Amino acid sequence: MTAAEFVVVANRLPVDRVVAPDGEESWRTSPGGLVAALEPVMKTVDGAWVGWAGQADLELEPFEANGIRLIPIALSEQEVEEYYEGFANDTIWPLYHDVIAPPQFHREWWEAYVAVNHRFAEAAASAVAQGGTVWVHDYQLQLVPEMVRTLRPDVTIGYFHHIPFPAHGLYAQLPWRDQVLRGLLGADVIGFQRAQDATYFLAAVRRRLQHPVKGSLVEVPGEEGSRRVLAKAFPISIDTAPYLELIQKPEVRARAAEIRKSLGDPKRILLGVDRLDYTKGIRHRIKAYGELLTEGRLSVEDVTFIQVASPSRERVDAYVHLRDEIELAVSRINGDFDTMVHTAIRYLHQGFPREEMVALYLAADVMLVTALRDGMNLVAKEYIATRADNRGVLVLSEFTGAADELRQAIRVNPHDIEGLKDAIMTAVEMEPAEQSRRMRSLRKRVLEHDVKVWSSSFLDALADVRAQRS
Ligand code: GDG
Repeated sequence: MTAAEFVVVANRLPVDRVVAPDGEESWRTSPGGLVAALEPVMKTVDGAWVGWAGQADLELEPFEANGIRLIPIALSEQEVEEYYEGFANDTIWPLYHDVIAPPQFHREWWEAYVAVNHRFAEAAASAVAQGGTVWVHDYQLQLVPEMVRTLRPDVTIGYFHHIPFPAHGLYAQLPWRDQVLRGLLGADVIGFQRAQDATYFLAAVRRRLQHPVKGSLVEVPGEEGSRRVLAKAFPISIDTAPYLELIQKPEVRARAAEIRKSLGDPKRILLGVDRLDYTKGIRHRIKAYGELLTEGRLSVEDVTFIQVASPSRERVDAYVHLRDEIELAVSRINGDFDTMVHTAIRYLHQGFPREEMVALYLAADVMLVTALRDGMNLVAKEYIATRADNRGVLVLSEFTGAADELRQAIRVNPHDIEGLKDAIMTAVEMEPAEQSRRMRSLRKRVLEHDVKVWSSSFLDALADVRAQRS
């Protein structure tokens, strides 16, 4: 196989394995924004993507799917448990999301994380062309930048961190805090969602490693003089095109109307769409809504709340408990308030095709994004993209990256249940003129700053580094 100029390294390959009823296997491109953002780049230069196919013990040769060259990384069942479900999703994820759930620290998990990061780094180092570029993604692979640099000092390396980076007081808990910082500093450019994440990272570098930091630049000492690393915010966004297309389709619009009708034609539909995750503030949202019904400020005749909670990380204990808690809360509220015609909460623990998600966005008068901590939150941006008539209200937690950009949303602190209740009431009662004033400005922001703007600004920063070097 020829070497690739541009190599993406992410935990998952951008394809899902589909097995037809006759047993025939094929690969379908997953609909994520990252693939959409990088597809044009991957097609213009000679690109490759290193990642796991999502199934344990699957050894696959490199292959091509929809014009992208894919390099699969095999993970054993034990590595899935220790590296992925363990260290990535039960150590780093809770620690970096402000310890909403207690992070578990296990030395075997760390060892698996190091070993698997090595495997990804080696695959990337052997795939990339002389003087090429490697772009590493996210918290599962924080050690890969330094590992690739050791193997291939000739390449330019970028890293993008999709989740928050914690304040130093929390980060300092990590037993392997210095190793992780060194791993990340192997990159030339380190991208974060918010300015605050970059600030926290730079503070950790200064305090733990004592490297000089000037503005967004870190001087990393090395044997052949020091190297400069840029760490700053590159807020991610969505590929707006498929949303703008779907909202024009008569069948999607008809489906939105059908959803409203099937709920007994409520005056207002409230919507939440999240992976079932403790960072998303689903419990807080349900609690606030339940109290509004109890106090008679809302009634099920007028309002229905649809909560899509797509199944996620179902083998991690914290997620099993969370599901139980949410389902208990939902059934209590429905038991107390449902009528034969109206339901208080239509709870869906299911994943849906994008067409159905867009129909839900179109049907929703109020979108509730109440995350306790979230790197960005793309759902907020997707909702905005679908509101071409400038109607609808976004209630948005200040603890999301999106809150830095979406200033015309109704801002909430989800821990403040009274404040959240008032925000829901403001959204439910908002006059059309006010909705439209806010939504117009929100749409301008999202449509002008889409995922292509994000990827090109990151890649431009990497290209600058490369130009300075040659
Ligand atoms: C991480 C960071 C950051 C959800 N359920 C269904 C479905 N989804 C789609 C949404 C959205 C995506 O999944 C979720 O993205 P978010 O940004 O909201 O949240 P995370 O999954 O936690 O993503 C986050 C992001 O990375 C990108 O950097 O913004 O902060 O945590 O696109 O629409 N899509 C379909 N069916 C579902 O049931 N089709």
